[in-house]
Parts: sequence; C-alpha cells; structure tokens
Amino acid sequence: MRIYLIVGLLVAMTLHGGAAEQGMDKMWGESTVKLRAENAERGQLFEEGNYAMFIHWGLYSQLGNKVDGKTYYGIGEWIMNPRMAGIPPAEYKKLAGTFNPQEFDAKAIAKLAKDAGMKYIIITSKHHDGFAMYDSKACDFNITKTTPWAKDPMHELADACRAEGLGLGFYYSHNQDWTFPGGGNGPKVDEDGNPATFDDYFVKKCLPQVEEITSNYGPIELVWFDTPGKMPKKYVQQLVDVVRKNQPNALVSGRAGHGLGDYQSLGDMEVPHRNVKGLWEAVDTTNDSWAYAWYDEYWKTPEEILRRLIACIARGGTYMLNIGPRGDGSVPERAARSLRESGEWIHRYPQVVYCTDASPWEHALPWGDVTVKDHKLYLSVFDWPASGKLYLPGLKTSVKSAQLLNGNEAEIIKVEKSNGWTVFEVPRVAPEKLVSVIEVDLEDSPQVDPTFGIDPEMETEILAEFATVQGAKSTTKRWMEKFGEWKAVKHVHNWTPDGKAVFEVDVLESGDYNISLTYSGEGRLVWGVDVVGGEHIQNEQNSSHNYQEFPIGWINFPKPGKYKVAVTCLEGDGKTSSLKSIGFKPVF
Ligand code: FHN
Repeated sequence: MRIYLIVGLLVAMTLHGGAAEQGMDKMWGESTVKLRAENAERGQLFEEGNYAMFIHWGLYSQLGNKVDGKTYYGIGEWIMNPRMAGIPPAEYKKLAGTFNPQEFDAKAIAKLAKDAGMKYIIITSKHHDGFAMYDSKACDFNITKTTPWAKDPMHELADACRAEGLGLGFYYSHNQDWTFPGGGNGPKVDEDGNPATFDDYFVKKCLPQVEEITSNYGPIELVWFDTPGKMPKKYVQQLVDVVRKNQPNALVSGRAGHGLGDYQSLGDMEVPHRNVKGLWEAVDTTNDSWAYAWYDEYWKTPEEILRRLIACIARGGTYMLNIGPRGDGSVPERAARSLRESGEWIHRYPQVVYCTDASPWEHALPWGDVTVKDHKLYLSVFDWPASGKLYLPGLKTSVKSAQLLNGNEAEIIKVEKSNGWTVFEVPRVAPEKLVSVIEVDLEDSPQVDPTFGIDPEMETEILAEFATVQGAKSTTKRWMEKFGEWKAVKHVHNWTPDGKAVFEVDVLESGDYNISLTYSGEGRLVWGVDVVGGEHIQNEQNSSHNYQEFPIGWINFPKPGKYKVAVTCLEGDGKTSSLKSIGFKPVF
C-alpha cells in the first residue's frame, strides 16, 4: 500500500494525532469502576468462567505492522496512529478491498478456546479504526459490504461458541472512531467538508451499531467498551441502556466510562500483586501486541500463562488472554500451542482454577500461589523445593490432611507444624512439569496471618507496594515498553533523608540471609537495611535505568519470629531512586 508520507502524516496528525496519543496515556487510568454484582446472573460469568479469550482482529491484521515494506513496532491495531505508520483514513479504508480471510475458521477458534480451558470469547466487532467486522446496516465500512470475502464472521463465531458451550461477547470502541466523521480522534469534517460533531457520529453510527451487536447474534455475555476518554456521560448511559434492554444478562465492561460499567478492568497487561476486591478482570495478550504483528514472536510460554492466570484467580479476579489472528484469519501456531498446553494442565486440575476464591494470604508466596474452595486450599507450586520440604507461613486453621495431586491420582503427604508455619514433606522431584498441586483439606474455612514469611530455602521477594512508607512516596508508575505495550510498577521513590520503607516479615529459621534490592535510579546509591531493633547493614551500588537486582549484604535474624526490616536510601539521588522490591535469600 502506498503512503503519502509527509502529507499523510500531517493529515493524520491534524485529524487524530495529539489527541490519540493523549488517549493512549489516559485510557483506563484509576477512574474505572469497581464492579457492582447487583445482578447475580451477570456476576456469575466471572465467578465461574474466570478465564476468557480476547481476540483483536480487523483490517489492521492484514498489515501485521508492516506498511510499504517498513515495520512499525507496537500494538498492531494502532497502525494508523502517527506514532506508528500515520495512515490517513481514506488510505486506510482501501485495505478493505484486499481483506479476504480465507483461513478464518470459527469452529477451530472456538475449539482452541475450549481446549485452552477458557469459558467465553470477546472479539473486536469494531476497533478504533471504525471498521465493523460484522454485517452492519448502520455503516457501510464493514466486512460484508466492502471486502471480497463478504461474510459475517460473527455469526459463524456465535454458532461455534454455542456448539462448544462457550460464552460470546463483543469488543466495541464506542468513543474512538478514527474514520467516521465526528468519531473520537477521527475526522472533524464529513466527506463534503462540513463540520462533524461527536453527536453526529454517535447518532449515525455508534448507537445503531451497539443496537446491532446486541440484537443480531442471540444471547451474548458481555459488551466490552474501551477507551471512554472524555466521552460525556449522556452517551455512555444510552449505550448501557441499549445493552440492558437487548441483553439483560450481559456484563458491561468498566471501560464504558463514568462508573456505568459492571466491573473493573485493570490496566492493559497488568496482573495485580495484592488481592483486589469486587469483580474485576485483567487483560493480557499472548505476545506483546493485541493485533497480529508479523515480527512479534515473544509468546508467553504455557508456564507463564498458568502463572499469570493463577495469579489473577488467586488475587480474586478474572483473566482474559488475547490472540491476534492474521489478516487471512489464521491463528499463529505458537500462540495456539501455548494455549493448548496450558489448557491441558487446566483440564487436569480444574478444581484449582474454576469457581475458586482468592488466596487468604492476599499475595503470592515464594514458590507459587493459593486458591481456595470451601475448606480446601490448592497450593500451585511453580518453583518446586529441591529439599523435599514445602513451607507455608501463617496458616491458623488446623489441617486434616494434605495430598499431592497428579492428575486424577493423589498421594497423601506428611504435614508438620513449626513456629506457626505448616511444613509439607514432598518428593524431591516435582510431579508436574508445569505446575504441581497440593490439596490441603482444612478443619474449617481458612484463617491466615498474611505477614510475608521468609522461606528458609528459597528466595523471598517482597514488592515495595507491601511496605509501610514514611518520608518517601509510594505510587504506581506506568510506561510503554513499545508503543501500547504497557508495564506498571508500584514503587517507592522521592526519598527524603528520613525516608523509610518498612517490611514486616515472619522468620521460621534464624540465621543469616542475603539481602538484595531491586531498584532503578541515577548514578551510585548507598542503601541501608535495618532489622528494626537489630542489625544495620549498608552498601554502595551502581544503578540502572531499568530495574535491576543489586546485592546489599548479609543480615542476621537471631531467632524465629516476626521482624520489621527498614530500607533507606542513604546517599545519592533519592528523588529518582525507585525501589521495586527487597529479596531475602538464606545463606547456605
Ligand atoms: O487502545 C486499545 C488497544 O488497542 C487495545 O484494544 C486494548 C485492549 O485492552 N485497549 C485499548 C488500550 O487500553
């Protein structure tokens, strides 16, 4: 495709440049709602089906991040944006003429989701590019009207989902529409050069299309609105009313805006580290882009998928994991393979994943994480202890029995109590390649002391967000690694001379522990670490713009029990020093 580079860039920037970039920064922010589970049926979807497939598929998939032979790095569905290829709307629309997804196989996609252990699929019915991936009467810029393929994939997908017993929902970009006059960050004039307002776009396209997607595909489970930006409340309310009218049991995503959605959607690619209350979802992708990007082979492995899924469930939420099919409709095989392999594990251990409650520890443990069902704990062990002992801190409820699961088989294991810790005797070799599971049957529902236990054998990393902070700031920092690829860290920074981040820990075995700090910063920094009322150590180390783990030294815990450990930035540029975590590793 030909891009008129300079003119194109200028036009695109005038039409949706600065605003679109600003939109990228303010997409989901802190303003999203916590879910009200006022409709029990709607809440059910998240309670039971806490793992879903997200699909970003549209005209942009055809480009796969390459335009006129040049590759653009970032999220593929934003290829029109000036920070990517800067494609003017008229030029972009021509892509429809060659969109012919012969390899699209709705049944195979639904089967993949089923094999992956997912419970429903959310697919882009219209993304910010404005192209309807379904048969829309409201706007001709759609797949049946303008492409040689001329079919409606959403009907096929709806049928395939129903056949597999999966739920279906539609992503719909309600605010941003980069090709329709008046749409958010879109052209400000119509084809005749007359001014177009957001109201024009809303009345002519947005509202009727939401009416269509909620009426034409049978019962659906969810409408996933995205990037509300500054869209006025009166519009969002009308959209939500349409969903309620046509699909009374469907959830509306928190990104509808103005607190009118049903649940909270976290920031893109964000898996939380502490339990989050209410109904919420994390959205993530199998590589780094949402839509297909030809170069993006950085696939999450089956183990990473399970780590992230179980972390979300253990924090009390839902995990939606994206695939980006190619322009021809095919799904990249490596993404499919990771989904299938992690899915095989889920089908072996459904009790760990579905209909479970969050971990009462409210955070991960050094070797893995915990999910709960009634009086049972499921310990998902990612890092298997080579010593033959697995240590669980803070469990107050009595243990009836514990067994090591191996698919449908189970082996009873010995359990001991020591200084308030529960110690399981396990084989030295992990029974599972991906994640091994211990089922712990309790006398009652679990009661725990969530204080971080310092594992006597493995490294215990405690994130700075768990510290009590004084004389420094504790906030969330977000940045894009590539365009649209979000990273987040909750860090302690802006250290004053008296600044402290204090971590409370529970030590099972007295002795020396090697302390490391993971931080970023400028130049050489001197950090102090104190066992409050005990030993003080300090050391100078270099810093890096990226977070890096730096050793500080050995520190002694003279006896088992609870301690407070304080971290201070003693010398150097305390303003930019950003502490991410502290690590404790027993000295052998
Ligand atoms: O701008 C979109 C982006 O393209 C993608 O769809 C993600 C998925 O959560 N939502 C927006 C950014 O937050």
